[in-house]
Amino acid sequence: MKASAKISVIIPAYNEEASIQQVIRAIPGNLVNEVIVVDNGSTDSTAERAQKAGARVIHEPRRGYGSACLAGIAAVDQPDIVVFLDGDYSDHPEEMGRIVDPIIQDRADIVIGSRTLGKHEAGALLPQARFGNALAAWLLRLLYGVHYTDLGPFRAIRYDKLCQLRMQDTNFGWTVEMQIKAAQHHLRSCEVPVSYRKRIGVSKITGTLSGTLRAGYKILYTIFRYGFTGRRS
Ligand SMILES: Nc1nc2c(ncn2[C@@H]2O[C@H](COP(=O)(O)OP(=O)(O)OP(=O)(O)O)[C@@H](O)[C@H]2O)c(=O)[nH]1
Ligand SMILES: [Mg+2]
Repeated sequence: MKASAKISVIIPAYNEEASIQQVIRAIPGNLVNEVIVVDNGSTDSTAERAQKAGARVIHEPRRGYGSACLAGIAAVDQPDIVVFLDGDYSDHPEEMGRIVDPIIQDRADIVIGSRTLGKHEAGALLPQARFGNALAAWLLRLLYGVHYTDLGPFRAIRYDKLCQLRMQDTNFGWTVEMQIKAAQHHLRSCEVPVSYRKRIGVSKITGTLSGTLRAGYKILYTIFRYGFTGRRS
């Protein structure tokens, strides 16, 4: 792929007014063509602040991480590569070069930023998140023969391949669905280490019991769903 690849960044955001501007400002401007913040029904000033920081803001009232990502995909302007990034400033957007390089160099179609392989601040990856990731990684190897160490949100994928995957999940199964379908569609995948720090603002998933249980259930359900049907949809 050409070095001048067109890159669109999609940031799903739900009530991230405390962090969204820092996330946008830390994105290497020379690398990307557009930054889209998907405001997922926020009741705070996430949308205004994102716009002020230079992002294009689109609105998706149907809640859920996957819904927000799907709305972002529908809004991109014919990029070569799509990068996903969380809005809570846990990821380090300045590391985006690492995430897109293997695609630009035509060594991979999808690149997952692995927080397990990278440096993570103490307390950033909670024990339940680590356990869930390890279990998911083990199941992915067992059922699909693919080697991953994380289901990290900071990731890049070729836009043409992303369209082929016909992503569907509207919430917490989104990241693992993409990794499973990438395997089923024989995409070239790799992981790169990324840093991870404690989020700014209020924890909504892994920091709460109900969020952890719902996310854990949905991730396992998604792994087994595609494993048993073997569908390439
Ligand atoms: N929880 C949640 N997050 C959403 C939703 N829509 C978009 N997001 C965004 O998705 C990203 C990931 O959500 P987080 O709440 O950070 O989830 P997490 O990283 O697993 O767990 P914590 O950081 O501990 O809350 C953030 O940028 C959220 O703002 C939604 O409906 N629910
Ligand atoms: Mg987070």
